[in-house]
Amino acid sequence: MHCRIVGVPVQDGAGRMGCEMGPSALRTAGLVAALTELGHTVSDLGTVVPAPARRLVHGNPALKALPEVAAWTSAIAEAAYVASADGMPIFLGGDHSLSAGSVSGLARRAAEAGRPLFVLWLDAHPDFHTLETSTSGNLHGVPLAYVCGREGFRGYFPALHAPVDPAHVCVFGLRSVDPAERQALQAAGVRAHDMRAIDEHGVAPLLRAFLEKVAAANGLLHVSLDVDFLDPSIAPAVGTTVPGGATFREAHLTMEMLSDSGLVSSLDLVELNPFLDERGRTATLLVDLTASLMGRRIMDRPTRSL
Ligand code: 6HN
Ligand code: MN
Ligand code: MN
Repeated sequence: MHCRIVGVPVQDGAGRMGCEMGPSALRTAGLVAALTELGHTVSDLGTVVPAPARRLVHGNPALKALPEVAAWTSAIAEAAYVASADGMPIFLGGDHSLSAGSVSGLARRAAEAGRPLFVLWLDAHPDFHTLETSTSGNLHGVPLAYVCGREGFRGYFPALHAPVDPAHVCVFGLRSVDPAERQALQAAGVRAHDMRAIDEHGVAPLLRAFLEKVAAANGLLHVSLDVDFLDPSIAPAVGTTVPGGATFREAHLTMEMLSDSGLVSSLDLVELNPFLDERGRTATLLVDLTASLMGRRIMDRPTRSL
């Protein structure tokens, strides 16, 4: 595989500063070496620079940094479209507003290729607010709604070339869903597996069912990994920790199954806030999870049923 690293130091979408250091921390933790050791070639495309922000006024007074996030979104979407011409783009965030850009650029690419884009959203939160329903005003809470073409972004965020079909989205690891999001997820038909579903069934059957859908549709699969998918005890470096997240093995199994599927075509690593980390352990864990996704395994074969 040819991996194309794209640094996206956006932090305007998060409630606290620090995500701007995420790309540096991931590079420092050895991402490129980990990929190279697995036999992949890597080119680092450098750092996205936001477009100039223009004045935007919105009726929701809670919204923070709307002009800045909108400006980042158009620059990231363009970078994602270019980076996905060949190889596998890996976007180093940056807060999760990054994915408004990465997914919209990838969806444009997929539409041109005539293939459906599927999205696996690994997160404690669904990030399914619109500009109207956000109460915190933090725009890392809206990217999935935007890329799915929900109403209310027109005139603020860039127009979408191709929205993602909500039926092609799987949100995995949920444990903090705002009332407006819960309703909208159900109405849109997004597949949403909360931590309770993972407790009851385990990662494997839930993920396998989704991967079978992607394969049957000859889809491309984008994975968006928010640090807060992981339990805070193993991944403290995120501003929005929620107890009861994916364990070390649940997270690795997710990555290993994705690797075995051969379906993943792009990846976001988002919400890492190195200012909150403990001696780089969260950045190191993200690199190890990426390595599992890209083919590192314990034994030299995929896991089989007994
Ligand atoms: N993230 N639903 C909450 C909000 O502020 O709208 C949390 C959003 C978290 C966003 O984790 O990427
Ligand atoms: Mn998120
Ligand atoms: Mn989250």
